[in-house]
Amino acid sequence: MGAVSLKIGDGTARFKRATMYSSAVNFLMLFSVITTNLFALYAFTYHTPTIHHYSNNNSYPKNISLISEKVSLILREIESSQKKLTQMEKQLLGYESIDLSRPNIAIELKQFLNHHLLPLGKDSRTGITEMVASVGHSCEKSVDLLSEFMNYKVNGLCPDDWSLGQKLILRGCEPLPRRRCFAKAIPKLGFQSFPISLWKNVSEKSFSWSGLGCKNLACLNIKKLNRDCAGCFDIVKGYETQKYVKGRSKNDFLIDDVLAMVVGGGGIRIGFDIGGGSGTFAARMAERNVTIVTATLNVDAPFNEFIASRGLFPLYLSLDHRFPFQDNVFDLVHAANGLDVGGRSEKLEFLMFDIDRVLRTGGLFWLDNFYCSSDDKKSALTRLIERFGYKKLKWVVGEKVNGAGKSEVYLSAVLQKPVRV
Ligand SMILES: *[C@@H]1O[C@H](CO)[C@@H](O)[C@H](O)[C@H]1NC(C)=O
Ligand SMILES: *[C@@H]1O[C@H](CO)[C@@H](O)[C@H](O)[C@H]1NC(C)=O
Ligand SMILES: *[C@@H]1O[C@H](CO)[C@@H](O)[C@H](O)[C@H]1NC(C)=O
Ligand SMILES: CC(=O)N[C@H]1CO[C@H](CO)[C@@H](O)[C@@H]1O
Repeated sequence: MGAVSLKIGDGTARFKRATMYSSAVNFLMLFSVITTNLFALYAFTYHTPTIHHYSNNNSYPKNISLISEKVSLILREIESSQKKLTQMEKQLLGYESIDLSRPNIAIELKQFLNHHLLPLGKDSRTGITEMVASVGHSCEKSVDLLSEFMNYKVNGLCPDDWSLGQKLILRGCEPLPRRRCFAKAIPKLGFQSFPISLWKNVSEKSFSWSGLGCKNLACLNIKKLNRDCAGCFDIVKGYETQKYVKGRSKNDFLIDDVLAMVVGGGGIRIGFDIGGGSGTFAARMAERNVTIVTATLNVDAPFNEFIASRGLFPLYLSLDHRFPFQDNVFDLVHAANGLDVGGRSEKLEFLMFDIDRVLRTGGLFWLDNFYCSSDDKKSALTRLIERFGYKKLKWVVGEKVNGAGKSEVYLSAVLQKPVRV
């Protein structure tokens, strides 16, 4: 459940920052509009009487040049403030390209980002003449961390710093630059063949624990890592072994019931799980010959390595990143509280449109036990979903009592993507 829930921690901070930036930008916009209007007001209230004044004594036609001179002065002033505004906006949003002339920029970062001319000149098919390496525009905001990340010995061992990379990703610095060093190798002990591997413990030494609070699975299992992973690393005896095959509440749909909802058209063969915890959804689907890619970061736990150790496909990607899949490819998208991307409604909209994009017509979007912290949140999500025109194959709003004895509202739904023309 990394990708998503990790958002609950650091992601919230990022969201707050983003909100702050956007209010600053809004304020600047407002400021610009007000100044422009004030200038206009000034031009009319101050200069209009002047015109009348001069028109009273016949020098008005000559003095019009004076007025137009003042007007053009004002226009120049407006233009230059608008330029300044654009500049400030760029800086706030971090769109300015990374300034490689700054002191303390790692040499490797320059090497990576410098444009390289194509060896054979212009490519006739694409028309490009140089290769441009990509790095997230928001990296500019964390350029010191980025430089630290790019500070290593070329051809040597990388520092054991995957968590530094993830910290950058959580700050919106995605994609990260490539590096020319060897990542720390971790011997994989106790791996089993597939499909036995789906439900077998492997040695804890197979995971990287650097930068994590917990140093073993037992520690992870007593921690509520996020809403979709409480004890989710216990795949031998824990609740994980019942998930999707035995429901605890009417909000828990069973995989076989959902798979039976699509008949014909090949049924459900491939799918995408957003923030899929330790990979149990993908494991249950694998048992039914459905291939699932599980998107997750490693927030507070080695989710990616754990999923991979089960013989499943982890995708190390934050939810702020456009999904690296072509349109209309998946038969199913499964998401739980990973969808909880913070307060700004546009953020969830962008995500929902991306989910819709990768889902094929007739494919299913399974919203699994999404926690609605307020009635507003529930209605906002409901309205958003309804705008997409999905067919509601299942729609359950249920209540659960949490550990503190308070009742919480959850939404589970299976929705079918409609034919759009
Ligand atoms: C027109 O009026 C202005 C303001 O009173 C004065 O300064 C200016 O000399 C006048 N021009 C003529 C041609 O009378
Ligand atoms: C598997 O790992 C869990 C910790 O996640 C541990 O509690 C359990 O005893 C292990 N089971 C086996 C069979 O090794
Ligand atoms: C999955 O595929 C294998 C091999 O094709 C087959 O033997 C098995 O019955 C399939 N399982 C299910 C649940 O369809
Ligand atoms: C040609 C003419 O009359 N120009 C006058 C315009 O008004 C200024 C004062 O604002 C005078 O100085 C100019 O002589």
